[in-house]
Order: sequence, then structure tokens, then C-alpha cells
Amino acid sequence: MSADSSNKRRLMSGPAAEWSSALSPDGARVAFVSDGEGSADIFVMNSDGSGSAVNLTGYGPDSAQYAPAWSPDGSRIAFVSDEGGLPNIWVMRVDGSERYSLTGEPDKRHNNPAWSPDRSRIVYEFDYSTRDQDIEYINADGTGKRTVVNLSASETNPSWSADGSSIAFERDGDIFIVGLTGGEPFNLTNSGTALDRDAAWAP
Ligand SMILES: [Ca+2]
Ligand SMILES: [Ca+2]
Repeated sequence: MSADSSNKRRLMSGPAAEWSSALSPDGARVAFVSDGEGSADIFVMNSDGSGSAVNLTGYGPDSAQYAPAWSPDGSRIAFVSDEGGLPNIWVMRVDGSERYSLTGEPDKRHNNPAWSPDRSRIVYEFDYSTRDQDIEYINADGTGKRTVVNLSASETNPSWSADGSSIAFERDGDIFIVGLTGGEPFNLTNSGTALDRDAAWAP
């Protein structure tokens, strides 16, 4: 797909809504969410539009799967699923096999997973209570859960720095950075009323 919008190509067509698209690390495939088969599911297809989209989460017509995040080596996808309870962070291979609940707390809400650059950990939002999300990370094998940030109000949309030493997140319309070795979160934008959204690290 070129930057020229005249060359944009729709990957799927029809009445279903698609959202939350994520390119694979090599750019060859795209994961996205569609409700075209009755509930939110994660599909993968070639980013050049060839072939057809494959539904990786067609199990359980009543459960929602969304927020796909590719592992840095492109072998796995972390995602959110409410299979068996409230939304948790799950991991599957890119063919949909070997899925498991990473966070394993069906009575708590989780959202927005992101892999560490060495793919050993996944950071995510943990919904301590309404309007008070916190940031946690967990090892990719489900061990070593740890709180990264637990402030009043909501910390959301975490992402890792390229060297894996820090995490960026949003809070009250600003972008903060926190080191994993401790210390206070640093307000990067401190913009008062302006809303700063969707922090992303330079590669
Ligand atoms: Ca589903
Ligand atoms: Ca909080």
C-alpha cells in the first residue's frame, strides 16, 4: 500500500466493522478485529490484499476477542478475550493454536497488551476499579506479574521503549514515562488542557 490514498485498498468489504489493525513486524500481514461473524474476532490476512482473511478466534460465538499485538518475532499474538469471564490478556500462535489466558483472572478486567522488545514480557492495563486503571506487566509464560504504575485515576495504553527499560503510558490527557527499575513517573507532555494520545516510541 503506498502513502497515496488513491492506492488504498480495503482488505474486507461488507457491512461488518473492522478496527484495531496491527501490522506484523515484517509488514507482510495485518491483524485486525471484525464483528462480521457475530462477535468481535481477530483476523489475519496478507497486507498486500492477496489471499483471504482468516478468523483466528472463531470459537465461542458469544465471546469477544480484540486488541491484537504481535510479538516482536511475529510468531504470536497477544490479545484481549472475555472467554470464560471478564476480559483477560491471552496469547496464541499466529495460526490461532496454543491459546492460553496469560493473566488468568476472569473476575478482573484487562486491556491493551504490548510486548517487550525481547518478547519476554507483556504490559497491559489492569482495571483495579472503574476509572482507575493501573499498568502491570507479566512474563510471557504467565509468571512474575508485577505492578508498573498504580496511581489514582487511570493509566492507559502502555508501550515499551526500544531498549525495554521504560514504559510510556497515558494519564489525565498527558504522556508519562516510567522506568522499570523504580522511580516516579515522569510527565513528558505536561500540557494542562490539551489531550496527548497514543504514545508510540521511535524504533
Ligand atoms: Ca469472538
Ligand atoms: Ca490507577
